[in-house]
Amino acid sequence: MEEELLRLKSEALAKLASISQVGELEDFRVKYLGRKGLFTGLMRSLGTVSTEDRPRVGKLANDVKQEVESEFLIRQGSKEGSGQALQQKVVTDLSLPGRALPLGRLHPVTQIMEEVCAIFEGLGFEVAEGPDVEVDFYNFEALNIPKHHPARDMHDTFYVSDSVLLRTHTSPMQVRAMEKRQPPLRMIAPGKVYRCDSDITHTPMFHQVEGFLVDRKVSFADLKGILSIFIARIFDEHTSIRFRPSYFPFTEPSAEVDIACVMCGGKGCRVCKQTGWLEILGAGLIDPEVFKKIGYDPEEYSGFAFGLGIERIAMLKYGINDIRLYYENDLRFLSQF
Ligand code: 2NL
Repeated sequence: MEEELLRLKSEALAKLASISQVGELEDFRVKYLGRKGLFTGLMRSLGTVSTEDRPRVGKLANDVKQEVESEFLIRQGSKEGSGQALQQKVVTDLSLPGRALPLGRLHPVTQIMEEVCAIFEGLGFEVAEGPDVEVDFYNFEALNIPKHHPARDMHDTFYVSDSVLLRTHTSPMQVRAMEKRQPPLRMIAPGKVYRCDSDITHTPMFHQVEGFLVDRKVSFADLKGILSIFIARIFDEHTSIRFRPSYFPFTEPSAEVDIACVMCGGKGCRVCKQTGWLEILGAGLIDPEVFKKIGYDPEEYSGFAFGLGIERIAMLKYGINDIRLYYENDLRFLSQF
């Protein structure tokens, strides 16, 4: 039996070495290694070997079969790699054009955010950064909104604890920047803000860009100049604008800025509620109380600040009528921008 095993092994290895066609490999496998092959046959007859010799012969049989098998696999691998015997295999046509990769794109909110930042950066503004989780001082106190002030109710704040919260506007980043540095400063603060409010026109998270400029002798005229340039660039240079008196605790005087309705051009329609105007941002001269909290002398410095909602700007620019579309991740919506 042992002799027969060794003879079969050299026969099989010699045969394997002489194979030159892919088809012959399969014949070899069936003849030697298959279920009804020669090795299997020999192993079946292990029962005729004496109990004493059986472990030794059994191990030899296994070793021999394994050696032939691994030699077979090596031959099979090299046949697949070699050219001549492979006529029946599919050949790669190198002249075919490549498949286009599916390309993603930036979310419309990100696109507008980048556009707004690029305009202000072009006007010399730096970009501020800061945490989404804030403390009461930077989000409210420093902005002249003390505890129990009615303006706090309007912010629908998500509280983490008594004094820790999710920022309700991007102003805290600007307060931190002013506290750390000295005027002259001009900065914008883009980012996510959070308010506990959710319906057709509100999502609990949305995006704002705020900006400010502080220097000696800054006036409301400077504010009007910068915002006029911004609106001309983000919408269209012929867009009419108006400044309407308003109130914010952190600016005095304060204004809301409207543009002529992008839908009807100012004639009056459903979108502008027949007024011909659309509000797009809030602004004003920074309140002296805010300067005192930060440690700037309000007699020496003055400044302006403004804030705008990105989702709203994108809705007006693209004619989007439901804010929830931004956050449903529907590719039929997202791939239009
Ligand atoms: C709006 C109005 C505004 C500001 C934001 C501001 C920031 C500092 C100091 C003073 Cl650090 N003011 N920000 C000022 C006026 C209006 O936002 O309607 N935003 C969507």
